[in-house]
Amino acid sequence: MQAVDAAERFQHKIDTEIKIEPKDWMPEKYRQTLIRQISQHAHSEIVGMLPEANWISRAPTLKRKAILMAKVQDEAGHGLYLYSAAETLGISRHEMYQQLLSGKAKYSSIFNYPTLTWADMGAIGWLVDGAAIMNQVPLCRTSYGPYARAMVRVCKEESFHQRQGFETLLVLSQGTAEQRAMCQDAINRWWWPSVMMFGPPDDESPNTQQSMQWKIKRFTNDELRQKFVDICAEQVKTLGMTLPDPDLRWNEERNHYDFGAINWNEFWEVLKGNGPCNKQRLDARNKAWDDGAWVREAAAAYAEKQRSGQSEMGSDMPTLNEQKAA
Ligand code: BYC
Repeated sequence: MQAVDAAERFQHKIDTEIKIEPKDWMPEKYRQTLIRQISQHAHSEIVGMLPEANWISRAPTLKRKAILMAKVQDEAGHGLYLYSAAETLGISRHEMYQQLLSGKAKYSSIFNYPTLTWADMGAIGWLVDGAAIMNQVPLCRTSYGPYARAMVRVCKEESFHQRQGFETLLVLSQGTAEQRAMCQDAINRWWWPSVMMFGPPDDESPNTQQSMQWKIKRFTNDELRQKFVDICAEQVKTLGMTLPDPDLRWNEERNHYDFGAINWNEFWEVLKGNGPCNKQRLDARNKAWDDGAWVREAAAAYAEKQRSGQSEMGSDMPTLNEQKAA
């Protein structure tokens, strides 16, 4: 009886747009869905640093280098807010991170593609961050309070990322024939993987219906994908470039762009670990974890010293600070 009351109160909060907070009662499946989505999102930010970090040392100017470094640092920050938001649901960051390192947890398919030229930094900013914003702005209104609040800052930063990407491509699009070709080539390679980022079509998305009822998701995968295509189909004209889709055309009746068939086979293969860079990405994250072992050990030893120093406060033993001062 009590559980029914709690479930009704929970659903009432959802229906009346009251945020669910960490100590509130929630269905176990709601908690698990959020842990899955938020941790996957955090992992995506952390893995997403790799393809861009690849270009920090080769950015064409000091200004471009500084901007790219700031962007990659932002992604690390996003990962940290998101791991913290997921921790409020009762899972530790360590456990989530081990799920990433072991290959058990998913992260966004998009980061399993290589970054071959400088123009890829522009295409990632415009298309990948553009798709991310489309998906993440509605998450600022998601029903779980800590996730929604984390997303506000994430979206502000993603917005800057998207603009810097577009501007990078705009400069290339006004450059030499070689630069224009590089720009078009990057758009060609990043377009379809970006369209796939929104997830499987609605009729093959096992989680969408329940997540919409719980207002974790505010739009379906296909709704967001369509909005993204509509916007990009217009923006690409400013670049004087094209999207690699011969079936892309405005549909008066639907008031939307029609677009060609998506290669879902490629998407599922990437999710299974068979994308061009899956192995490289996980190897890089595992190496960083192993190489960072001494930092974790040093931090733990320092924390232990502090703890034992404090526990001896009031005894005749000097505290850690007193020892340092001596
Ligand atoms: N890649 O039932 P569905 C970023 C999985 S990074 C991999 O529709 P859901 C950024 C899905 O997890 C972008 N897996 O699921 C960072 C599910 O598998 P499980 C990351 C995908 O959760 C740095 C299965 O397919 N953004 O922003 O209702 C630089 C069935 O899917 C993908 C987020 O994570 C994919 N693309 O909807 C720049 C946003 N798509 O777990 C940018 C938050 C689907 O059942 N997440 N799958 O085994 C979401 O909004 C939702 O989780 C999704 C999927 C729309 C992605």
